Amino acid sequence: MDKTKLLTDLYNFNCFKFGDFKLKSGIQSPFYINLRNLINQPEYLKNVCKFISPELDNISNNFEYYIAGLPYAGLPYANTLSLEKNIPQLIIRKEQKKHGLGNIIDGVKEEHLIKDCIVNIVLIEDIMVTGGSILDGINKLKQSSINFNILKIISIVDREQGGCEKLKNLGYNVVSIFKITDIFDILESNKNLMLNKEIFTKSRNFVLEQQNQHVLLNRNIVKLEDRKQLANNSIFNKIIDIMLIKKSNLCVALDFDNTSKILETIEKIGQYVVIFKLHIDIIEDFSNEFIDKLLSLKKQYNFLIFEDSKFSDIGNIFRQQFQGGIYKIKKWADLITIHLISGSNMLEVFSYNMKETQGVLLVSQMSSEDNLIDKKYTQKNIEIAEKYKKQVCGFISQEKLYNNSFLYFRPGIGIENKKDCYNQVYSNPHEAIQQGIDIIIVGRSITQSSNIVEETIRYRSIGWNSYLLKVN
Ligand code: 5BU
Repeated sequence: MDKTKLLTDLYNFNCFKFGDFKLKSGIQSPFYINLRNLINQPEYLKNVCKFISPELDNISNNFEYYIAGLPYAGLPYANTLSLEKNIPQLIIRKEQKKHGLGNIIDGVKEEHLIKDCIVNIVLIEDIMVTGGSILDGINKLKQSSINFNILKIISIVDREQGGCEKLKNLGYNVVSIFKITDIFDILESNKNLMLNKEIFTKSRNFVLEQQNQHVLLNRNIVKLEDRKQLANNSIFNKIIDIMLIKKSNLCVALDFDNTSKILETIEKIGQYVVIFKLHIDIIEDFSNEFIDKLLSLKKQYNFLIFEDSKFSDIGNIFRQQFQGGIYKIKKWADLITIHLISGSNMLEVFSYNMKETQGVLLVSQMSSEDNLIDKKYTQKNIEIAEKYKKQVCGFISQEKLYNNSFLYFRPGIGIENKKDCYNQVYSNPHEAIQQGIDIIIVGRSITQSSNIVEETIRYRSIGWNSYLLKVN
């Protein structure tokens, strides 16, 4: 079977449509690919699999591996190939089962579930757009107890909108069977189809536009020293200065309930850390002397203090929480967090009450598994940040959300990539930095380790090396 014949069959079967289509991301596209209907045409499905097959044949025999289709569209291909080639299949569920064994991954053999056994996996995706579904699938694997290794990611059609590059940049081995521009070439040159040239020009332009956008958003990687020119406030530059001096992008969350533990830990690791994050209201022996000592350590070790209260009330209450009560946060915190759920009123209040050297981080995405923040809310945060850019120096987010004039802080960081018992999801520091994060916030992975100093040095070096890798 040759490519032209297969693609022509698929075209005649309405798998490639031209017009005006809304994509999952919300953008309008002049073409749409629908391979889902192939499940009622087993012959076509098998023919597509014939093109995937060599990508499995070239995997070394030394690897025993599973094949997994991303749900749902990737499943029929994984299924067909599993049966044809006798490769075991596993299923990455869209949602964790709420009953029975509560699995999120089905099909792994008992003998592969033991500790230290590596489960090799080839992932199959039908259409690659941003790579988001693949990353979702990989996150599900991370949530399981399986010790896995992704051997290869196969996408049947690559829309060439940055998904493959993104995954390659994260270190995955990605191949695509058909690239969208090759499909356009083949269909356009097929005289029998008598397709209008204009639809191809429009579609190719769309692909180019999307590629440019992707480059702008993800590849617009600027060195920290150059980002200083983009600063809207002094705290932005102060953070970058400390990062560059200490060669560190590490913020440590000191979630202890007693002040001596906090001060002791700062003494031990202060030299490696850019920012120490506190939850002042979990401390049981708070005193003004504690703040004095904290500020003196700040001078000695050159770090910033971040109070993570996540203020979320009306402006009037925020004003009192920020400067009053027993904590008098305004006196000592360089950074605070705000949830914009009540609108921008707190930023307005902050702008009148802040010191010149203070800044806000907006909580625009969260690390807990079932948090309620959606894309629209995050987008609104970006708009408000732009309006209050003198006050907002960055975002608490899971990825780079916007441009280089803000800093992106990600909590939920752990080399082991697991979950805690309250649905906190961890991600690897290297992965976070590659996704555009500037500062990794590490809590218990450091503070509960048996050797806090060694662990701090480890996170600092992974974080900083990943940054260097990204910019060089
Ligand atoms: P951990 O021990 O690394 O899980 O601590 C993470 C810290 O980051 C903790 O202080 C949280 O309050 C904070 N955090 C978070 O974990 N997830 C979020 O989405 C936000 C903050 Br916002």
